[in-house]
This record gives sequence, C-alpha cells and structure tokens, in this order.
Amino acid sequence: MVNFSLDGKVALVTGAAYGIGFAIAQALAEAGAKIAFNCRSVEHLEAAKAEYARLGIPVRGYICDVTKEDEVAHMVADIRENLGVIDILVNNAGIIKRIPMTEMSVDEFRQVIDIDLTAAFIMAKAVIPDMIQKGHGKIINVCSMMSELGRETVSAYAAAKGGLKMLTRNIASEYGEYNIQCNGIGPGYIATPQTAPLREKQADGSRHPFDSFIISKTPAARWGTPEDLMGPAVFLASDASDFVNGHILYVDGGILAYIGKQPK
Ligand code: NAP
Ligand code: GCO
Repeated sequence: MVNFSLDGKVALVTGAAYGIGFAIAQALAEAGAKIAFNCRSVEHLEAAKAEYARLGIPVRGYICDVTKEDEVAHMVADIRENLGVIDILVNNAGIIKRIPMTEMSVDEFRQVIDIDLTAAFIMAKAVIPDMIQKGHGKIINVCSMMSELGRETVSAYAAAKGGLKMLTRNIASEYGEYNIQCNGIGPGYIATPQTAPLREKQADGSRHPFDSFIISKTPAARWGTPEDLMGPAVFLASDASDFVNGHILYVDGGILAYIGKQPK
C-alpha cells in the first residue's frame, strides 16, 4: 500500500505565513504532520496563526530570520523540545528583486543570495544531524523556473535558485546514505504576493502585459495557485518518495516543456 500519510511526523515550513509556504504547511498538516513555521514580521505571524486556527490546524509559529544562524538554531532547538525532532524541512522562505543587473547594487544581489540560497544551507545544516540520528529525513527546497531559465531583471534570483537546485542535488548526494531525501519543488508562475506586481491591472482595466505573456507561455493557460503545490509537497514529504532523491519536481503547468505559441 502506498503510504502518503505524515501521521506523527514533525514538519518545519519556512516563510509559511502566506503564499506557497502556507499552502504547503496546510497540506502537510492535512496529511497528519505537526507543523512549525516561521517568518520575520510579527504582523504576518499573528495573521497566519489566526488563519491556521480558522482551518483547525495547530501550529507553532516563530519569528526567525532564516539568514541568521543563531535564530535558526534557537528555533530548531525549541521545535525539538516541544514537537520532536524535525522529520520534514521545507525551505520555502524567499524574496525576489526585479532590477536590471547593471543597476543592481552588490548589497541587493547579496541579500537575495542570502535569503534564497545561503539560508537553505543554514537551515539544512541545522536539521541534518538530528535526521541522521533518527535514521531518516526529508528536505524540500522550493526552487523556481529560474532554476532553469533566465529573464530580464532577475539575475540574483536566478543565480540563487540555480544554486538551490545544485545544493539540493548535493545534499542528496552527501546524505542519501543516511536515508535523507532532499528534493526540490519548482513552481511555475504562481499567484501570490511575490508575483502580484506582475499581475496588476493596467489603468485601462486590461491585463498586465507580463500576465498575458505568462498565460501564453503556459500550456495550462493559467497562473498556478498555491494549492497546486499541495500534492507534490505531500508526495516529497512522505514515504511514497523514499527512493526519489536529488530530483526537482517542476509544477509549472507545462512551461518548461513548451517552445511557446507560434506567431499567427
Ligand atoms: P511570498 O508570498 O512573498 O511569501 C514569502 C514568505 O517568506 C513570507 O511568509 C515571508 O514572511 C517569508 N520570508 C521572506 N524572507 C524571509 C526570511 N529572511 N526569513 C524568514 N521568512 C522570510 O512568496 P511566495 O510567492 O509564496 O514564494 C514562496 C517561495 O516560492 C519563495 O522561495 C519563492 O521564491 C518561491 N517561488 C515562488 C513562485 C511564484 O510564482 N510565486 C514561483 C516559484 C518559486 P515575512 O515577510 O514576514 O518574513
Ligand atoms: C519573475 C517571477 C518568477 C517567479 C517564479 C517562477 O519575476 O520572473 O517572480 O521568478 O516568482 O520563481 O518560477
């Protein structure tokens, strides 16, 4: 019998106050896991706790910046003490800066690399020793179309998400023998606050040109929703994926398979 159940598992989803992280945390909870999550703003934390409560999902929420090793160590220790050893880590927290590369400061570039790539290293490093001791573990890194593709203005983000794909493969390579699976989810274009500026209506009420562009690039002919990531996340967190390691599961409505619409 295929086992998708997460009963008795402890999951930490970073940046799960809203957007993709929230949906993934909800899915893991519905599959039986105990949930911990973090974000940086108290306002986001409180709003998220209320939303999880409304859905009947018990959570432990933390104010923790994933780029700060001491804050991460404190959070991981608190989860171990109050919920148990983390079985499932989802590195979801991330930001984007859309700035042409020649106008981007080194500090801005470094901030994106710090949150979108270095933090996944910090988080994984904090949980792997316990996973080795326990004899299993699942790490899911939230990658991107930009793990494979480039476009104008997102140099730092693409560099970080490309790096995250390789960090994923390296964790799988280095810790697979300890029954730790590290895989990526590569969302396509998903309607969340991060992509809201790309979907803003024009003054005349028409669609943003980037919005129309994405619809035409996506065989499914729509933006993804955070809910589209729920099934893939449960699969990669469960025993059903125990021989899947170092894989990036793209959940993109077909974007990466598609050459694009031919001109009329
Ligand atoms: P979002 O709506 O902007 O949510 C980001 C979450 O991360 C928030 O909860 C935010 O809360 C938290 N966060 C940001 N920086 C943090 C930090 N340093 N420490 C802790 N928490 C932090 O983003 P999203 O669209 O749901 O994206 C989630 C992930 O999926 C990101 O890694 C993103 O790059 C990736 N992704 C998104 C799309 C898409 O189309 N939306 C596609 C592919 C991949 P606070 O602000 O309170 O910290
Ligand atoms: C952008 C977008 C993307 C998406 C996503 C694609 O400006 O191109 O924000 O990078 O958020 O990561 O998979």
